[in-house]
Amino acid sequence: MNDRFLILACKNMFCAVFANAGRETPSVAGIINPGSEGFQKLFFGQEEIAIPVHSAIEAACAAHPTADVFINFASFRSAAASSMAALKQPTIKVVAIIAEGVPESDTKQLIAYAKANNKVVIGPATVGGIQAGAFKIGDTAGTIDNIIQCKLYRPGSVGFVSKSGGMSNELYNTIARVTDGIYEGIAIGGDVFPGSTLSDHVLRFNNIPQGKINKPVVAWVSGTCARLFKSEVQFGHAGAKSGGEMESAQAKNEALREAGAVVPTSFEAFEGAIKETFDKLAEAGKISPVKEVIPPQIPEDLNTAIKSGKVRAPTHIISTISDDRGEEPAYAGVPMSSIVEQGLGVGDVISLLWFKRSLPHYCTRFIEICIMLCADHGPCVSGAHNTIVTARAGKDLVSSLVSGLLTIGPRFGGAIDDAARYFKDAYDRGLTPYEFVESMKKKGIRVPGIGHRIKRGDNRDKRVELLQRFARSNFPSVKYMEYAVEVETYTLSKANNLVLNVDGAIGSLFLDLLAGSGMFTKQEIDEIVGIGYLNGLFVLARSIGLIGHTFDQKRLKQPLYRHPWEDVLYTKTPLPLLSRISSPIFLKPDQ
Ligand code: Q5B
Repeated sequence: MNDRFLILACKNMFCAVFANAGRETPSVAGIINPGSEGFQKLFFGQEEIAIPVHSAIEAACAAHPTADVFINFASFRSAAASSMAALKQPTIKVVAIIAEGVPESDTKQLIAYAKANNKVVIGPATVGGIQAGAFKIGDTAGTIDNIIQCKLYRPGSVGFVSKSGGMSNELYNTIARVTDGIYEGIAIGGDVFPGSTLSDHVLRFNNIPQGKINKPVVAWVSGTCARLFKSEVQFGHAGAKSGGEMESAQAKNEALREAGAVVPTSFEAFEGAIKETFDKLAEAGKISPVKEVIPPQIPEDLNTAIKSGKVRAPTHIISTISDDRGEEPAYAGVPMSSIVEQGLGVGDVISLLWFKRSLPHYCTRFIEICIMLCADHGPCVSGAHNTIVTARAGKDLVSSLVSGLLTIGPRFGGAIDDAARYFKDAYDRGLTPYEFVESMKKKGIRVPGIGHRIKRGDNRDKRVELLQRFARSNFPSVKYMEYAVEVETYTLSKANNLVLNVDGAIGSLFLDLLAGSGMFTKQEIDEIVGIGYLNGLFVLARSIGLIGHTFDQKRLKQPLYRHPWEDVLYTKTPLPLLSRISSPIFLKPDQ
């Protein structure tokens, strides 16, 4: 077996597979949980790690091409189909099926496919297996206490294979008592048709480099008591029948003895036979019993144990963008010094912290241009006005800044994400500008990214022109932006103020950046647009201006702001009447 797994989790269940004693990296590459994606937090030794969760087997295998063992925890209803899907992945070499009750016809198909394609199936109905000190599959060996008791935290010299999970645990204990312990143990599963057989694994053990068998085999077939019963006996497993004479435990033990295995006279003598065989091999120098190591301690009082590093405690936060624990902080894995030495800028830092990757220079430059162009737009816009009023009320920098930032939203500055969403949807669905704008009108939604309070068709927004010019000369494609321009041409034919505004320009051009840079998958683009990253550009940029306005007011020692009475319409007229005033009814003079 290799040491990287993919696990198919069944609902409400996850089985951690760390029997870690000396590993530096986890054995689990990823988890497949149909219908959900993200990360699963798990303990690895003392610390928690985030294991990726994939919604499909194919995606998981593509993401982890070095993982070649697939552990299937799916129920008996879906274990066969998912195991077959896993076997069909070129990267998967071993599939372990935990479920009991998989239809025999399905199992036969899995076995045939595995054989034809030189792959291995362990199970179905297996409790799993263990490579001592490296990893375990499923529930094999039980609790941490039992693992330590059975010395499974480090490899010994004995290979073990059994049909039964219960007998496996029994024998792990026995072997630990009389030898230097298990090297690898496998339960092949109790079904009539196991994916791999006892002899498959014995032969495989023979090829493990740490000592070859022509290694002696010590074997025992339980069930010799069956003869005491008058009828056929089945011992627990579907595959443990003792029917005719040839199938009796006695006959199997005899056959093993004849084939050269060490077979005791009873189960009680099994331990002695194992001990004797092991001692002989050690005396003959054919194996060197492993040096004992101190196993990890069982957790005690939490605080003391945490201090002494004996137990682990779950974290409450998961973070993937930065780390300040090393010698120097790192953004998305890139150390500060490297950022400074390479002469990177704010655009690069944003690409690392927001998009978790280093974007090409033209992209980071575009981000920086957006920030520069949106840093301020004078004292009269909503955000600056609020900041100025707050600063003049004597409030501190953060309050004044936040007061301005809180105005950013669907009408003011915060239309970039919606512009990107609507333009992307309309373009991807092949809507003409006419169809798009009119469908928005029908829904009563103003087109985000279109319209401005002071900019007009004959007084365009210079910022929009600058962004478009940069993108046309640097972006591989500007298809979304050109679509937005076509939309603008149509809206301008309706009213002169319905220009493509700075939010619409950034929204459409960011779609072009994401799609054209080749740095994002389709799924990632959908996620960025869905989550809404892009208003962040305006928030970040305008913070610069709002901070400036705060300082400006304080420097000028401006007094408390009070809005002039003259600028307010004071009326006691109820609102319904107001609407009548705005639409007066004129009577003809002769009426
Ligand atoms: N009409 C921006 O409206 C504004 C329409 C529309 C279809 C539209 C409006 C709007 C979408 C949101 C958006 C970002 C509220 C703007 C920014 C940053 C800034 C700010 C600065 C900076 C302006 C007149 C007639 C009405 C409306 C129709 C208007 N917009 N139809 N789609 N998008 N845009 N926001 O001038 O028939 O008479 O009822 O919501 O993109 O915030 O500098 O100031 O850097 O700080 O008040 O640049 O366009 O127009 O409300 O009088 O409407 O046009 O339905 O038609 P206005 P209204 P009708 S950039």
